[in-house]
Amino acid sequence: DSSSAGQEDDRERRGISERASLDKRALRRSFLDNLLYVQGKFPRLATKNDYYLALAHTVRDRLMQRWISTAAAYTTQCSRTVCYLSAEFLMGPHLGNNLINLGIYDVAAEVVGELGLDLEDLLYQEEEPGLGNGGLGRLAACFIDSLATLEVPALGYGIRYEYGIFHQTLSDGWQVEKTDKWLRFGNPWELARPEWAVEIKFGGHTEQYTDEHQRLRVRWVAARIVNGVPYDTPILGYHVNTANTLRLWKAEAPESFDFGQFNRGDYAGAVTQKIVSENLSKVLYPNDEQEAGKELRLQQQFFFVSCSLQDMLRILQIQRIPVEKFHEKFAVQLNDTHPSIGVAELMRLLVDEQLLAWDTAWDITCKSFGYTNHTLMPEALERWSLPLFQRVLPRHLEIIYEINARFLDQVRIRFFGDEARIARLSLIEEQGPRYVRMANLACVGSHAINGVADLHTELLKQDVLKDFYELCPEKFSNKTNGVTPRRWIVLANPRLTSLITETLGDGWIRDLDLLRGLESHIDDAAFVQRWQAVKRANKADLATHIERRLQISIDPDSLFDVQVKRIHEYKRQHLAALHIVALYCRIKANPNIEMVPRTFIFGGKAAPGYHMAKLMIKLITAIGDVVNFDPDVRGRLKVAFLPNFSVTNGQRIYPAADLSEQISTAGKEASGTGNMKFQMNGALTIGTMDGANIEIMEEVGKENFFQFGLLTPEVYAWQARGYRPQECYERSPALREVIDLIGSGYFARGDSSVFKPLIDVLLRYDPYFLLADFDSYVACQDEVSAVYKDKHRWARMAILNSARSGKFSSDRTIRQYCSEIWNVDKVPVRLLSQEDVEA
Ligand code: GPV
Repeated sequence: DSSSAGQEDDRERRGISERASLDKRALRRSFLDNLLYVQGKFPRLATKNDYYLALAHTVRDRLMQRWISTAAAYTTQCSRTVCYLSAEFLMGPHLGNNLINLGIYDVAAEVVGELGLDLEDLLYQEEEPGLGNGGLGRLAACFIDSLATLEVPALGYGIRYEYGIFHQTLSDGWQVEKTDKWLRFGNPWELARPEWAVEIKFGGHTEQYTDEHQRLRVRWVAARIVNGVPYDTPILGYHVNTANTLRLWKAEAPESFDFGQFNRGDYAGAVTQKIVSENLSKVLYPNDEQEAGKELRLQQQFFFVSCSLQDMLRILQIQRIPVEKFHEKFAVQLNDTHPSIGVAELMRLLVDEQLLAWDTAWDITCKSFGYTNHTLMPEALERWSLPLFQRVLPRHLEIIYEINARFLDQVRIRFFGDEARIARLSLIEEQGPRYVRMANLACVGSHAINGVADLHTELLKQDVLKDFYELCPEKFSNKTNGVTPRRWIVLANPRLTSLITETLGDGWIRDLDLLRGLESHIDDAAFVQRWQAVKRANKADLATHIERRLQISIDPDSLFDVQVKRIHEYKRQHLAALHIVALYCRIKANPNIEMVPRTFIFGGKAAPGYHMAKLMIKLITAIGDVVNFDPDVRGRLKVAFLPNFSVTNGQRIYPAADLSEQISTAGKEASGTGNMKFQMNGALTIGTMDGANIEIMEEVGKENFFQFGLLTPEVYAWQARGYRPQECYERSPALREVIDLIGSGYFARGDSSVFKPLIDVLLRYDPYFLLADFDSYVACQDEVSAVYKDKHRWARMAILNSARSGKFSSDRTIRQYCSEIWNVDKVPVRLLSQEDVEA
């Protein structure tokens, strides 16, 4: 047929001459071979997981040729390389994505189908590597997908956590955390590279000495050493030969380290030391945008950053590039401040170990680093108490003092006598207990600083990083986030993918702006009908899934109103909850009231120590327990909290949404990226003028977006005036009824104490302006329902949302980083033949 012929042309054009290995019979042969030789099973004994692993190895074998060809191209050409440093990479399952990017998804489905298996079933066997909390970690994953697809040399550097983000279950409607043993059945996607292990020092003290040229130098005498072992995962681009590397570090106790010297024959003590070492990469901290201030967290950050920088120095050495050209070889991006200790560590490596002069080293450092800020929330700005920092990284504290002294000398000349400004810019917070300010370190040590949406970057310049902006305005730029259409449309929504490709061809998958072509089909009744059928089928699938998981019946023709993201007060899941209660109150007052049936779908994890967020989950589940079973409701409202929101679950949810809830307090959400995934999949957004919502509305037009709520300057004005939420409560009868009903204990079997902490905060402080935005939100939701009644109008709006989502491809974002921050070009990879490789 025409689409497989199109794929064939594509392969020709790209010169991928691997017809034999893409051949169905070869795929079947190697699948069965892997079942035998890797899993040690034959079909009658094989479990589903054996089949998954056999298929994973079959795909992995096909990645190897590309991976090696890519490494060879980069090494021989000494290519300029992006190093993306991130404490989190929320990759999601690899198998489906690799099948898509290799272009063998359909043939793989046929092969396993002929053996009586279901490909989707096998895909769900994969335990996703949940090595991130939410948006920040998922952004890193989208970025490395786009880098590979755009054929840009790149390494993702991070931590190979043994336990990723916890698994969320619900018990009596409360969140319960279970550990995430994602490596339990092995990980076919990684390759350990123990030959490239590095040593990482911790603690101890520093000493001065004079070198052979009579120069005063500093030596760091560590108290302990930990080995960092790299585990590499290939990251294949879409329909290209480029396979970049995600390099994650595992902490191990060094064999060579002489415990005896420390422990004098204390064997048990030595084993304890080993456990302490391996704790470093044991677990991901589950706090999203919340500072924990834990010593182990600083150790984790330093651990992976030092491993990565040492790895870059090793690569320089292999390619015989002098260390003075570090910044010409590498563009190193800091994904928030989590890796910002890298500024001090690169200085240490260059000055103490490579013996460069301070000024040379500082020049290299500043030219190497770029810093992306991801939040305006004050509690998420990382600071480390001085005693803790000194204990873990004594040499880095000295280096930070030296950086600070030189930096503040320059500031004093520019802003003569402005001591308050100097105190604000200082890398050290001096009022009260002293802290190292990591955002300040990142700003001083980087040549580029960026926010993640237009509004966010403006607020950084005006507010959070104002002093740095006034000092160096030229460092600042915006890079609005994006998401990869390969995972979030092609893999997640095969029905929509077929419809779009049959309509436009498949060019949109690498150039999402081509989706604009859908606009000309908006008056084509047959196309609109097919569009509606796709959405309806996706909703039916999700309905079945929810019914199985939660034992509640779901009407696929109801409006699917979805909010999935981390649970946080600023994201205001409880505002959505207040709206549901308002609708419930209308029904109770008038059971025959006409109402558009809605299914409210929530998902998201709360940080285990964030009690208010956990109470928000309980509020939603408690409302569901009443509303879902009240006969007066007659099925018009359903509330489903889907446990354990993850990349895997996201892939089922976004394609089935009608309405995307993006309702953060204006000025609080840096960008948001879920908003983009919904838009691409044809959901309409109800949203505040926050983060990237503003740019989404600009793209789709006001008339295709449901906007409500205070604007950022209005929020600031209300704050300045002294906001009294009680007044909103008194002014709005609907709000009063909702708050009183929850406060009465109606949703807690009459126990008014359960939700008291939540209601008290709303009535007394309401730091996120729920009560101020309530009426506007409810009115906007009424408008949503009115529009939804006109199914044809809704479909047209949904099509326009998809058609105008091209800006939010992470390919666009990455092109901007490449040209405006990293100054890096693509390096196409020629596939080496078997003979080339073996020669
Ligand atoms: I800082 N973000 C996150 O997920 N975790 C964090 O620790 C921090 C920021 C998020 C922001 O909240 C989102 O608005 C943004 O879209 C995302 O980072 C990616 O930039």
